[in-house]
Amino acid sequence: MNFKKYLENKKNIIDKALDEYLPPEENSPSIIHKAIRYSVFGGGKRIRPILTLATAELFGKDTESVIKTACGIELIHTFSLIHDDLPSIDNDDFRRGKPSNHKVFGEAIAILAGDALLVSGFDLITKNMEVKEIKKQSILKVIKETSFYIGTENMLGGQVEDITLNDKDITKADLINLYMKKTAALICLSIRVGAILSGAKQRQLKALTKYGKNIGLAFQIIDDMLDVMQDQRDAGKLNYANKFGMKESKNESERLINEAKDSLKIFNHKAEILRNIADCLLTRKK
Ligand code: GRG
Repeated sequence: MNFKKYLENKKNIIDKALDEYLPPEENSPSIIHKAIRYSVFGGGKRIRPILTLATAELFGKDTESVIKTACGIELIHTFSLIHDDLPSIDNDDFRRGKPSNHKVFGEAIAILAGDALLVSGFDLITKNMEVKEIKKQSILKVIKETSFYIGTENMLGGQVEDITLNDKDITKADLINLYMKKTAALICLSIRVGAILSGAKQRQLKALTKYGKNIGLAFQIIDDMLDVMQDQRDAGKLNYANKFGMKESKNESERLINEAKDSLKIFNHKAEILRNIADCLLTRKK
């Protein structure tokens, strides 16, 4: 199977699983289930759950063994996007070219849809317990990891810095640190959970964490470049490409992707899919 087909296939599996796990729109109270489904099926690329599945495959595990956790991470990601767009945070009227959740359902329902997705994300991670060969201890570790990687020292903290730091005074190191928390943490988590559930050894987990942090950082810098190219910059928003230029952003993202791939050496050819994912981030158009 070629790599493009691989990604399509994984995305379809994830979409189908999410549809099965989420309550149907008609379930009462219908408005919240509509709002949840509006954003979960709003055109996301599913990069985080694909990374979880691909990491499990690296250890010879099948999709079934980690799909609930992979989807749980995607729900948490969707929660973060809905809250990120709120008027009190980034105040974005559009997400993925469509009206953002609060523009369609109102602010109160958007907040609650985000809350519901955060809770459902953890619920799905816990349900990974239903897979017989997965050790209960590793599920507990994944719950602990998730709380840490999305908490105040990581994703949430990065978002706080994003809305409080002053663009004028910020250094490159500050911005990298912020991106590490706001974006790279969740991407890194999606890889770590696949490894933990698959029984990775410490040395392997360390290598995958380095890979995750580097592709996560590159992902945000590339996101900033796409915003500049598509002229979607928000004047008040921190943006690496805007601040340090397109050339420097291109060089830095390429350097990070190379470093990410280097850290996979210990897995030899088995990590080919993860290397391909890293490469395709550099050429993504959305
Ligand atoms: C964890 C309690 C708690 C709060 C979260 C709102 C918030 C605090 C964090 C937001 C973080 C955020 C939105 C980071 C941006 C990351 C980013 C580049 C998102 C876009 O990811 P894609 O391109 O999205 O993978 P798609 O559309 O493909 O799903």
